[in-house]
Formats: sequence, C-alpha cells, structure tokens
Amino acid sequence: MSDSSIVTEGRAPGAAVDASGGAERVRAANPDTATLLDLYTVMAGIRRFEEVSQALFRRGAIRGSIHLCMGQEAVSAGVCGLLGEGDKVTATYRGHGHALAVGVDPLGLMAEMLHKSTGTCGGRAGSMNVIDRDHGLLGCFGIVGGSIATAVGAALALQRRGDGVAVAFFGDGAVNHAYFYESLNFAAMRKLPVVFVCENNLYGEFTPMASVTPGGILARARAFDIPATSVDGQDVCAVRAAADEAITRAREFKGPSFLEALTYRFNDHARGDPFDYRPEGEMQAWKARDPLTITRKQLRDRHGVSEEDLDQVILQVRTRYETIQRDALAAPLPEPSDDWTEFKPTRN
Ligand SMILES: Cc1ncc(C[n+]2csc(CCOP(=O)(O)OP(=O)(O)O)c2C)c(N)n1
Ligand SMILES: [Mg+2]
Repeated sequence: MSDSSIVTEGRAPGAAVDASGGAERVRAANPDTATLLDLYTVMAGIRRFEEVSQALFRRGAIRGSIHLCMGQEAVSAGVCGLLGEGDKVTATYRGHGHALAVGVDPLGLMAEMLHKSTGTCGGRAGSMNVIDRDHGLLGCFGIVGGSIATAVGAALALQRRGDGVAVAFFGDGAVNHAYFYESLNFAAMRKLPVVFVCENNLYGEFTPMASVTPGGILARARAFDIPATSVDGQDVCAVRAAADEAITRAREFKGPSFLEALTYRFNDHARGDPFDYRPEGEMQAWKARDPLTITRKQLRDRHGVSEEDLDQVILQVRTRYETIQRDALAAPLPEPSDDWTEFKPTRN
C-alpha cells in the first residue's frame, strides 16, 4: 500500500499525506494482478472514449454539449468493478465513465453521442442522459442531484426484493441541493442498501466547492448517522477498498454509506468554460496524479507487469476505438418519422 492511497477529509491528493492516521483513513485493497489490469483497461477505455468524443465534439460531429470525466476515471472504475447482476447505478451528465464501467457497449455509447439510431438509447439521449437498464444503469441525470433521489428509490425496491445494491454518483455541487437531504434522511431512516458516491472535483461549474460548503461534505452525511469516508479518488485501489466496505455493508442490510472521492476534472466543465477560476499550478499538480499513471505504476512496481505489456493494453484500446469511431460515424441517424415511443428499455 502506498501512502498516496490514503487521504484525510479536505486534503487534496496532490498534497502530502498525514500518515499518522485518523478516522478518515481508508486502506487500499490489493487487487490481484488480473483485476488491476482489468481496472486499468477500463480506465484506459474511458479515457480514450472521451478523447475521441472531445475531438468529434470540436469538429461539430457531436452536437449540443458534452461533459468529460477525464481525470476522474478511477472513481467509476473502482466502484462499478464491484457491482454485479441486479445492482443499480445512477450518474450525472458527466456519466460516460460510469456507463462504460458498468459494461455499456462502447460502440452503442459512441453512436448515442452522435445521436445515431444504433445508439444505446436509439439516439434520443445523447451524451447527457444515457440509460441502459440491461447493465443496471438507471440513468445519467442532467438535473444536479437527480441521481441521488433515483438511487434511493431503487434501493427501496431492492430492499423489498431482498437483494442488490444501488449506487448514486454525483458531484460536490449536489450536496447543497434540497433533495440531497431528503434522500439521505429517507435512506438512513429505512436503512436502505445504497452507497452515495460524491465525486468531489473541487468545483461546481466554476464555483469552488469549499466556498459554498461550510462544514465540508462528510458532516452532511454524518448528520444522518450515515458512515462517511474520504478517499483518494485518483487511486483506483483506494476507491475500490472504500467501496468494498460500503457495498458489503449495504449487502448485509446494514444501511447506507457515503464516500467522498477527492478527484479533479482535467477539462472544461462543458462549453463556455472561462478557464479563469483555478489557482495557478492546481491543474498541473493534479495531472501529476493522473489515475492512469498511478495505476500503471502500481501494476509495474507491485505486480511486476512490464512496460511492454502495459503499452500493449493502451495500443489495443486505441485500435478498438478507431473501429468504434468509424462504425459509429457510419451508423444511420433516426428517421424523423420513427415512432420514438417505440424505444423500450428491455428490463425492469
Ligand atoms: C437542479 C440543477 N441546478 C442547476 C443546474 C446547472 N448546473 C449544471 S452542472 C452544475 C454544477 C454541478 O457541479 P457538481 O455537482 O460538482 O458536478 P461536476 O460538474 O463538478 O461533475 C450546475 C449548477 C442543474 N443542471 N440542475
Ligand atoms: Mg464538482
């Protein structure tokens, strides 16, 4: 375990870590080599998906808006890698990573970005609002905090069914919205099998989270007696370890948990970002802790995987996305006359 996998509340992962411990400490799990390689491959896939999407957006092939999660890949990969059949996930408009991490077909997702009829939602959702119930993805929500309420509702259904966990991904900006409180209160009161994963990337659009969140994020969850932990969101092993505890607690019917994953978005919020709100050097400090670089180092140093094998993973991902991009671009748009009510997600 490296020190970098431990953080305390409010500490930027780029900063030195207080190894003296404390209640917030989360020990990184040591996934076996095959598991960590899988996680690396998933993260590399998310990164490439978004690089391709960004290029398509810039040249006008993707319309509307896209919200990229580059820099935050370890959170979705670390949590979703522990989920299985019957579990449910909700995410935000920054949801490409979560969709890919739960197993949504990347070609379908890319076609969806391009509003093609072969897209995950038949071209109707675009980048922001993807649903894939076959993979437990109940929705990516454009409404800040929408993912929280929906996951709580899903958790109520799962509790009645007696099996399964719901995971809500949301940003730091959501913790000051009213239904965050209603949802956490209800989940705690009913001991629902739900894990709240707050991806604290330090900003809600262009507003620093710390300037609008007195008392911090964890205190909000603890007010409802929900166990809450901060974790280094750049380290997939640390995220996985913390998520494992939370998911296990939910599966044992012990109630909800709350994870704050400290992370950083490497790109603009979306279109029209003024790029003037980050302190100088902040982006560089976080890029030095790129989740892909950290995982690669872990694979090399702890697991003895060679640089050549790691390069091979990246090469395969790149090759795969060349085909995906070509096929998605070649796919047909929906016909204006299509009956759009025909799109029926396949499973409840
Ligand atoms: C209910 C609601 N209010 C306002 C907005 C406008 N809005 C879109 S993104 C965003 C910032 C959210 O920040 P955060 O939750 O930290 O997520 P991030 O974008 O950093 O991933 C806001 C305020 C919205 N979509 N929904
Ligand atoms: Mg944010």
